[in-house]
Amino acid sequence: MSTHLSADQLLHAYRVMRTIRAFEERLHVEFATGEIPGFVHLYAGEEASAAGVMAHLTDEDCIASTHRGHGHCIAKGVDVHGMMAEIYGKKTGVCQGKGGSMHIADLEKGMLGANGIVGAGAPLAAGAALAAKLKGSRGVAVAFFGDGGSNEGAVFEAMNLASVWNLPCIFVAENNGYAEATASNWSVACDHIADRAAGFGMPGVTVDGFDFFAVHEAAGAAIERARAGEGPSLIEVKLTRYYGHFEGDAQTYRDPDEVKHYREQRDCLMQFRERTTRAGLLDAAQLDRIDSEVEAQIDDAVRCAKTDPKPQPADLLTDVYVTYP
Ligand SMILES: Cc1ncc(C[n+]2csc(CCOP(=O)(O)OP(=O)(O)O)c2C)c(N)n1
Ligand SMILES: [Mg+2]
Repeated sequence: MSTHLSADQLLHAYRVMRTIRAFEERLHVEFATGEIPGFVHLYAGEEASAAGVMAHLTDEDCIASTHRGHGHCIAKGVDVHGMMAEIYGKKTGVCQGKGGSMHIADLEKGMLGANGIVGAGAPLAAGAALAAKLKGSRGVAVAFFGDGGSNEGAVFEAMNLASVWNLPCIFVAENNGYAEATASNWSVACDHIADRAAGFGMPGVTVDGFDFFAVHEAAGAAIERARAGEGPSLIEVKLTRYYGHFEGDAQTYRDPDEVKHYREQRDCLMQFRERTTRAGLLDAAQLDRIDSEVEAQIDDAVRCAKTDPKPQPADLLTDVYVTYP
């Protein structure tokens, strides 16, 4: 366990994971009421990946996310009220209600965007990494994609260019075992997605995505390497999603006991709490306090999102095109 983390850093990591969990579990309930427009893909179960990677990044570093992007946004520091409003399609949303769940972006936080196109974040991250390298900023870029995304040509091309140009880019394959209804042990032609790194001349490692500390350590090594000018890396994070592919997915392709097992035996929040309190690094009371603060924050975000104004017809053509001076 990375015991070099301070109590404040540990509490922050727990708050990030708890916020993602509470945000997603509440969306699961609210989506069922029919009030939320569009598609919603929940990240619950995968929290340790976002928290473990983002713990090493600042607002100067960029990430490119996926269709399952809420957790990445929260861990990158995007405002939770603004995200909730965005998902409800409200004017107060981080993209003024024009993006919705799958297009949340916040460039000031280095969040280049969730993305409805599988694998499309990887070239964006490579581009951001190239910009950081040319500016000499020591910034890095992280591309998140799934096991399904790992089969996309755009990901291979981005990995190849990142190596050829020695870019400060980290590729994070979140292997949750499925791409929609297709199991990754059928669709991915190798045992470990991390093994694909060798084909692009970069290091690759597989980590337990239920273990915040394992992700944190692997991400720390890859990000340090990138900042030192030593080029890109691939991290495969093995985890599971607690809900369907999208809200409304009947999940007939999956044994219901599968999720029960992960929730009861492997859950990242449960493990984090057990390990940090057993080692005397944190008190249970501190974690309980975070739980209730987060619940109140999410309640308030939903309450505001429901009553906030919608964009008006006059807003239709604003923030759509970029104008250059
Ligand atoms: C290029 C492209 N192909 C197919 C789709 C349809 N699609 C949306 S999500 C998804 C599955 C992605 O699976 P994975 O990358 O493992 O991510 P996960 O949903 O498991 O987080 C597919 C096939 C798409 N959006 N874009
Ligand atoms: Mg997947």
